[in-house]
Amino acid sequence: MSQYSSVGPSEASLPGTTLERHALDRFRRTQGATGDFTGLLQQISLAAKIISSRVSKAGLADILGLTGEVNVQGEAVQKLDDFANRTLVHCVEAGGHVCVMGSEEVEEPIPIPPQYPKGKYVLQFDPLDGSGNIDINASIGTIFSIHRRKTPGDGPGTLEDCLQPGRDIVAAGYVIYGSSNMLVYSTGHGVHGFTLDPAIGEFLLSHENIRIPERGDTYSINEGNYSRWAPEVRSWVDWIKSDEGGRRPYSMRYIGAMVADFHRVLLRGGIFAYPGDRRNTHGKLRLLYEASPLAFIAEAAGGAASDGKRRILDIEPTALHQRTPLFIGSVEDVREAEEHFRRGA
Ligand code: AHM
Ligand code: MG
Repeated sequence: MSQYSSVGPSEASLPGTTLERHALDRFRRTQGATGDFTGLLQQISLAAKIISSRVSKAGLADILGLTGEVNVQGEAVQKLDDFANRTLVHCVEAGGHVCVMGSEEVEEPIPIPPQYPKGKYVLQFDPLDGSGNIDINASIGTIFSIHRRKTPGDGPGTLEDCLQPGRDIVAAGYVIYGSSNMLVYSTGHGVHGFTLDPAIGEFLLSHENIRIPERGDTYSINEGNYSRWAPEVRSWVDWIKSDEGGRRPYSMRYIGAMVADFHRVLLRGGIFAYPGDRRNTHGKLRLLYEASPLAFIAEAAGGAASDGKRRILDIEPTALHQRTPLFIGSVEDVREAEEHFRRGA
């Protein structure tokens, strides 16, 4: 008779470590954990699988194009954004783990319907980031963050629960719908990546404990905005692509979907930036739905994230759809940018 022995949690590189098992292993090691977080993560991952299936069929399913509506940012809403938003809400609202949600696609906090229990967490997300890439079949993604509720009791959550700084995030992650589909998440202790195996419909651990290299050799920015930038931003970009100091010029990489650009920076190092400019003094990216969650991931992987002067995770949000300039990636590259801005042009 053959002897059976469990592989145990330390053998995570073996095939078959699903996202669920990974989260459960950690949950069992956390004192006082109730399973709410694991449950919520499962619901998010279900939504991600549904969205990823729809994204991969987008061209066939005739769901590309505009719904005709305009979102709170004044941009045309594409059908997939709308679908992703509704899928996340639908998968999470009945689970009893969250008291309120926030979405880049929705102006106000999203309440949990009265018939469902209200939980101790707050989920905020950008359901489909980089949606301009949908029509050209380039990578897009979902970004999410989870906070503990601030308001006492077990009633409906409020705006106050949503307006929390990134340093209080309990977990954050993103899903990238690209050449393969990956979910990357962190609870602050390590950043872990799971690749969706379409044959079995599970996210399997593929990138354990991701660390951002301390310095990279690429910069990622929409340089088309050059003429609108402040002089110190222009001179920083001039400098990063110069030969000055014996460093070879950094290469430029920009796909226009932050999830995809950030994912490359996370794995390879370098810096992604979306500064403020003359038209948009706070840049384009939303603090709660884009900057804070990815800043949390970046720091958990040994990187950094700044608005040019201060740590993104320390910014106290005052509005749901507030924007922030963002410089994120390898710690040395981000510190160098900050140092450059301190000195001025
Ligand atoms: P979205 O959430 O509406 O898709 O917009 C955010 C996206 C980011 O993913 C990306 O980094 C940025 O917009 C690109 O903006 P630009 O086209 O100005 O370079
Ligand atoms: Mg976005």
